[in-house]
Amino acid sequence: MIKHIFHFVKFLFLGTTTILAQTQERPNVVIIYGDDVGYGDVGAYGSTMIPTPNIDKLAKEGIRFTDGHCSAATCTPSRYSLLTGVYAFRNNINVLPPDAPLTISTDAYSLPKLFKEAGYTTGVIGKWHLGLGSKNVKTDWNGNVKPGPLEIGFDSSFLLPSTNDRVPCVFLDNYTVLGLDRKDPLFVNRKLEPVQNQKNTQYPDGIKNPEAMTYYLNSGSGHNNSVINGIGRIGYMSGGKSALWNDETISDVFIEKTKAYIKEHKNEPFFLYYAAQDIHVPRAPHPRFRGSTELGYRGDAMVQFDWATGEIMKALEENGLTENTIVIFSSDNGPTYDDGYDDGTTIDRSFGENDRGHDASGIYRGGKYQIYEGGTRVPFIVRWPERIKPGVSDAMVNQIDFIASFSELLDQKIPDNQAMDSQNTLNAFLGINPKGATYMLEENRTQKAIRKGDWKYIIGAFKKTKDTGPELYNLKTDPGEQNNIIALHVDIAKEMDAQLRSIINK
Ligand code: NG6
Ligand code: CA
Repeated sequence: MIKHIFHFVKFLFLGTTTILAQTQERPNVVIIYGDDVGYGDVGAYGSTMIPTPNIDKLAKEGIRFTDGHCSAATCTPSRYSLLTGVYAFRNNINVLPPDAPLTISTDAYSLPKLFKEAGYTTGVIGKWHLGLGSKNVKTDWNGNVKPGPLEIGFDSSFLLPSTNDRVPCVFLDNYTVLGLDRKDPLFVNRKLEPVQNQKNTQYPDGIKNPEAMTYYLNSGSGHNNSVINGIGRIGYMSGGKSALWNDETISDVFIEKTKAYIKEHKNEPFFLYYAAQDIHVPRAPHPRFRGSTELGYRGDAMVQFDWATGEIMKALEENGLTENTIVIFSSDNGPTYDDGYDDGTTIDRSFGENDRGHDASGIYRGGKYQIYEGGTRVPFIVRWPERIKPGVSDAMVNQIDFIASFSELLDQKIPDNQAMDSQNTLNAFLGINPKGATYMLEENRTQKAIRKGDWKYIIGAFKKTKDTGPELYNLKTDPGEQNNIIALHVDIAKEMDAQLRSIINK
């Protein structure tokens, strides 16, 4: 076995503890990233209607953060910040359409680049949604699809290119579409335009042929373009029939790939970013998970994601890697129920926001898309038996801080002007510092908030709603953000406003 030894020589000056001053093998790092998984969707975080034994076990063996955040309340922005350490608003990053080019500059520093420089092999398996191809040329899905993850620091990639509700509904294996038949070329477009080359496979247009949507009816606008596998999608595609994924086995495919990846790289330090499509719409858990909750597709998709988490842990164990692997479990944004398909989720507003008795954001207000805590406060677990004592931490931690924290752990220098919003909170991730970041930003498309200790200050208006002015909450006394107490604490609001604006204008 090849040994990868390096030196941790780190001292903590503030406390009495010396973290480590010894020779140690570099830990593998695996991020298990859920899609639209809310704070309250996990048993360890209070869910009673969805069994998640594997994630709960992870929580018991690691640190369960109660104030852990993704950077933004939607997918692309959070993933962008996780990988670059830069707030999405700085580069106007929003949820991407199906045929969007790569959003991360190939020159930018990134989390996978950091690991590569530290001698790791790096891989991504799962949902990408950060765009593929260059800005000036339309991406040719029949050739080499690039630039993409391999240009921003990953050594290998196996992707669901956009989201499971967007075209193209195929897997991208490094640069090429898996299983593509050259005689049935694949075209992808946002609108029904001359992408069709007539001789290739044509799919029903859900707008003209709603009867083709047999798996789900769309519950609102936007999910009724190309109908693939009986499900209307966002965007149009033609061709690529032999390469189509089966929605019910996406998770199985990702797990097979992951097992192979772990086995292949067990003798070298690796960084694996595993990004599940669960529990994003259209939720289509494998039939073996159907009925495992009383919450229909959404709950059952969560059970499938829990199963996948267990499979990853099993694979680590089978390869003797559990002790010295850092496993991070989290999500890209808060929960949503009906996000465009009639899949049985219902919101009972008379009883708070919940789906048939299940409150996916727990005690927190709002969810996906929203600036309230439910939008970004997500399950956040870090497990590393070799270094971390299991427990619960109330430290304020954020995925955007992974870059600065791992650069500290692995003694890597972040180039000047890169990862500018990432703060080193390593000691919080290791369970040594109980407070975490001294401040943190939260963002959605049109609003921003700053958190400092128990205080939260929000500016901007939600989408097209009227700007009702800034809001100030004390999360200690009011975790559900029900009472805007800005009038009572003008000075605190003023100070936080100034800090927020200076960060925005940095
Ligand atoms: C929205 C979609 C929603 C979902 C979201 C992205 C409509 C009406 N809504 O535009 O269904 O796809 O984008 O989700 O089309 S995310 O988790 O990838 O950010
Ligand atoms: Ca998401």
